[in-house]
Amino acid sequence: MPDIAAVKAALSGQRIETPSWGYGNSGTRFKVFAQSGVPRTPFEKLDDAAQVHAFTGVAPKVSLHIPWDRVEDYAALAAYAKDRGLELGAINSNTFQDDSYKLGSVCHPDAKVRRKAVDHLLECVDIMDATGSSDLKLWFADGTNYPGQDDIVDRQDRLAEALAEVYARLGDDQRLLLEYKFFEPAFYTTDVPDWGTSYAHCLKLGSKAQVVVDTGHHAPGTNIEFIVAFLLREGKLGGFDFNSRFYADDDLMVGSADPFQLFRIMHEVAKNGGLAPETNVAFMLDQCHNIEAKIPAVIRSVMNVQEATAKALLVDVDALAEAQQSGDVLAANAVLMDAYNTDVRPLLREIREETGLAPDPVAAYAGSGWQERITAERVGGEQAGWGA
Ligand code: PSV
Ligand code: MN
Ligand code: MN
Repeated sequence: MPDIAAVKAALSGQRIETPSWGYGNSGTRFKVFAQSGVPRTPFEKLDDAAQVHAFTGVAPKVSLHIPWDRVEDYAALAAYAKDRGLELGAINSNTFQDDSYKLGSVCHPDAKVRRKAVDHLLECVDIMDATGSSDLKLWFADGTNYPGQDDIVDRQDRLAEALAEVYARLGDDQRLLLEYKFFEPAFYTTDVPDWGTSYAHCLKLGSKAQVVVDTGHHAPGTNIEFIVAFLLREGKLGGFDFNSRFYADDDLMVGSADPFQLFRIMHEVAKNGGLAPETNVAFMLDQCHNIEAKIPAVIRSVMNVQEATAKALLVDVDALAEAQQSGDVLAANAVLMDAYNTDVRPLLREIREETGLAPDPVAAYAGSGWQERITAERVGGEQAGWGA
């Protein structure tokens, strides 16, 4: 049976990174429903992230998105974060919102556009130097809409060349995390459509390049936990962009529609050493909150990851191995289901209380007065949303 003290230690040690864009007004491509009290600056986004950390105790890191979080002085932003008990996490590049990227960014047929895109990526590494961030997260919207539009192999060559230049610029403690997505905004070919393409590029680049698994970026029915297990075995799982997807890239709250899938993913992570800090798997959220209140939604998402992790840690791995070895299919499956069907909320409440936190972070946030305060104070100026 799992050792409860070890389970508790692993849960208290887990860190979940929240995205700056999750605090702003964002949503679907059809409509963003604006909410009051939303941050107007990257500094105010950090104020909100500090609330999430204050009530959960496990979310000290915040991912930034450039240029959405562009500021004059990144060291000052990092200092502001530090004063609130936070750290700046992954720097997310953006090569998808400029007119010049109509035919792609790093894979564009025109070398001048590729130069502009690579320069932006290099600027992101400069920002990492200033913020102390160790991860550069790359997602490319590159692809084509029509057969014959561009040469698939040439585009891979351009991608490899761009990645190599950025990789060479990384410091010793920095890494490049390459995200994949099976479609959208390109609908015929996508230049990094799947984990295999990302893995192949990362393998060529070297040990500082790893794959990011965005849980929303797969075709229906994809066995994401297989991908996770494979990448961990190869030392190539850099981290997650957690969210829940039901149809396409919905960016809904992680664990909301399919908590069992999240459990299966976390089981592979836990079983294969992915929770050990030295494995350096980043547990990031990549979500937006269009119809629900943002800060409580981020808190709920952090809790959903914790619950899936707790269940994964409760898997009796010895009993599982024994059942697997003896070919007892039903017993092996039952071991997993027993863990999944355990109500871990009392355990998590206990851990929070032991560390001086309120047992129910959502209720504690609701009673804190923060939402009323930002609604009253954040008037005037432009609220942050998608876009610079
Ligand atoms: C677009 O699909 C996307 O959601 C990617 O997952 C990135 O990680 C994110 O936007 C931010 O650029
Ligand atoms: Mn993502
Ligand atoms: Mn996405």
